[in-house]
Amino acid sequence: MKIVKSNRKLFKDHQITDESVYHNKRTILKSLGLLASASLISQPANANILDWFTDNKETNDKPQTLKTLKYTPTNSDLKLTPESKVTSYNNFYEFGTGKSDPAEYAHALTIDPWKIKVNGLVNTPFELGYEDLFNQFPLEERIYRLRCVEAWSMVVPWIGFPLSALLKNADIQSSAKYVAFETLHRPDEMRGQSSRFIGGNIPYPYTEGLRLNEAMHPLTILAVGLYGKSLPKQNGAPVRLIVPWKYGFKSIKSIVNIRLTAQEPATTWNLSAPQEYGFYANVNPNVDHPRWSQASERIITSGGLLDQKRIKTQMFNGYADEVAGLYQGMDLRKYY
Ligand SMILES: Nc1nc2c(c(=O)[nH]1)N[C@H]1C(S)=C(S)[C@@H](COP(=O)(O)O)O[C@H]1N2
Ligand SMILES: [Mo]
Repeated sequence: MKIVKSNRKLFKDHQITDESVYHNKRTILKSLGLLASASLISQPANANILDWFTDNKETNDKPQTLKTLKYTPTNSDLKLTPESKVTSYNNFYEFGTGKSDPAEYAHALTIDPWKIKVNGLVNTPFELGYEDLFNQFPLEERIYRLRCVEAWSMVVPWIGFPLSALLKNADIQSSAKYVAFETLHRPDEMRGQSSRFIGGNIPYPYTEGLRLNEAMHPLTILAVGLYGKSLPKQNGAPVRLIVPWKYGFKSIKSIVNIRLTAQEPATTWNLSAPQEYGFYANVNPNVDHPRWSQASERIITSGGLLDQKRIKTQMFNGYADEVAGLYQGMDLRKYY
């Protein structure tokens, strides 16, 4: 990774509220072709497209206490997405399919106590509790692009530790070839898990997977925080995966189980719509989603409509130098 002087202090979330823009935004959206935009699910369930351009109403009625984390900062030339956007424009179907649903409903989730198990094809299975997540591994800041398969993106200063550091503690058996991840299943706290209308009719618990060499790659982290504090619940507290060269749906939230397997594990979006979402899900501007182009993305920045920009999507989300070697000789159209 290139290390350059940090500019993160320069960017403040200046929230523009221009009434005339607000009232005319439907017309403007139409002219930008944004009203028929991408969504993971094909039902027209996301009525919140206009929320993209409004600044955040504080929706989380019981504000959570976030702990300040001790971590090694990094420098990056990427312009950060304002914290207020990172924590209010989310995908977390366990709390609803709308972008503002996670911030509104995730307060119901109990994150402490927490238990995350590491098991499967390992010689030393183990469990971590809530506090272990913050003090068993040196925490680092990683400023990464996050590219959703729906063709929007952010830049987030995550805090976490390499997944490889955790997996090494388990003493992986040589027959292990994949890592399977599972999100908490707790329908009484996660409203989308008890109603298929709220939860987008995808199978729960949410599961994801990586090939072992992807899981061990130094860019792959378990995140326990962002913007200097522990993760807000809507972002996947207390611990979630971050795989920056893959579409966002691979970066599974609120993990309770990590299992080493010999076979490629089943993954939620692949089970839901196999022709649209593959196991690999590497960001690739040359392979379109069946319902929309992946050649460009809407980068979520501060402010309102006039700040919304489209940029070209980069191969492996800009991490090709680091990860292209993992896929040498593979047909990335077939293994999408
Ligand atoms: N358990 C779970 N993890 C999930 C999701 C989800 O619905 N449930 N959504 C995914 C998608 S589609 C994206 S783009 C990212 C969004 O992460 P963020 O809300 O922190 O930006 O989380 C991913 N992890
Ligand atoms: Mo996503």
